[in-house]
Amino acid sequence: MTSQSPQYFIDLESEYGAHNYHPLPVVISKAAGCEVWDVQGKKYYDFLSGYSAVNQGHCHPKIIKALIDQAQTLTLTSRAFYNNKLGEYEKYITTLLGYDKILPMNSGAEAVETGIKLARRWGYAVKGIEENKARIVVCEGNFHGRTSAVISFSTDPSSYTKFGPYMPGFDIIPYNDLNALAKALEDKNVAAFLVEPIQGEAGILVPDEGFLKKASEMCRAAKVLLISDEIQTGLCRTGKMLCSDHENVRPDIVLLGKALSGGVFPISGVLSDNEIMLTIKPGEHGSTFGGSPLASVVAKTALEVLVDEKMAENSLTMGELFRKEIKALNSPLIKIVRGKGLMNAIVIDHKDPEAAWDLCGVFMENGLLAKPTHGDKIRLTPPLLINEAQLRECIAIIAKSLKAFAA
Ligand code: IF1
Repeated sequence: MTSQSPQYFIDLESEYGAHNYHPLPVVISKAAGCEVWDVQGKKYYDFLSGYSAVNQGHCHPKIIKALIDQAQTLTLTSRAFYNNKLGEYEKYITTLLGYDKILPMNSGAEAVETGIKLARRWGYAVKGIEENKARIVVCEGNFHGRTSAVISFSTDPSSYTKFGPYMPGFDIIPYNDLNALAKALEDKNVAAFLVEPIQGEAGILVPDEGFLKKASEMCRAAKVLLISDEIQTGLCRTGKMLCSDHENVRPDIVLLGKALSGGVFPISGVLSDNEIMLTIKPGEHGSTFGGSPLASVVAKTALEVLVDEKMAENSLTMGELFRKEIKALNSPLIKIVRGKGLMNAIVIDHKDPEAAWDLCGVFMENGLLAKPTHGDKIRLTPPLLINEAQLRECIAIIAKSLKAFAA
């Protein structure tokens, strides 16, 4: 077996790596913009975008240049010392997004953990909740990451089963249900409502218009913090810088990750105002790598690219075009087309539960990579720099694949 055979790489991962994923059988060795190439040189459009981490497109030249320049100068100081890049990044992102402060972390799950700790601390220090009584309201079908605390309030058995015991302090309500929220907020010990403005893992579930707006008003009235998990929906994915911008909602705490690095390495962050952020004092929270000069430079550049290249606007217009054209295919295989901006999904109508997986295999054959979620849903989330000609080519691939699959 030659070293260039896809099977060689697949076997290596199977033999030496943990079996916590079930990838499509494609081995990628190169990427640029919205395209990737496999080890045999075949080209594909990427409709997963590293789970929305590469919103700016693969290997964006400006981000990669910033990465290389900074890597040759200074990568890590730890937060035990100051560095000459963190402050400039903090100033840039807080000005851009309109918050007093940012707390830099690495993975998305760490941002969620930080948001939870921050809300609890605020609950005790400012709201006056009795110690260890703080509660956080979350939604059914949520996905906020894989840590022990975060899976404690997951409703997806594949996320939480046999990973207990679970952390207490969370109340689960149905998504998109303001009555359930009103009821949950009656408890004076509630510190925060943690929500995805669109549920990603649940299959791109878009709530009713006005849900987030009304939820934010209800939280304010109950002196409860609104924590918006924008790790997947944020940074132009849905056609606005933040998904909450669609309803002019300003969450008390915003969680960012994924595209904050343009897909280069894990960079996350938590945005909030002084009244909340300054309840955590020196030595009470942190991380070795968070806020490193390398991460600061990469994140600042990744944000500049989103702004300079008008990726929110492109996501909005390309997203509308995409949903319109996919609906116009009138494919009997598609039950639902839904989403916002370039965060979209189709729900497959087929008696075979493997149909979505098999259809993704046909997409792959035809040069487009996408992955099913929860059996019958396929997420369609290309990088945000995709242009109309490319998008129309992708729609043609999808149309051709649906036809072939139906036959
Ligand atoms: C996996 C989905 C995407 C997230 C939200 C926090 C995190 C995520 C809203 C944690 C992570 C992931 C991780 C990936 C699958 C994936 C995902 F399928 F679950 F829905 F993106 F589409 N909040 N999302 O979506 O961020 O710690 O991973 O950096 O396999 O776990 P992380």
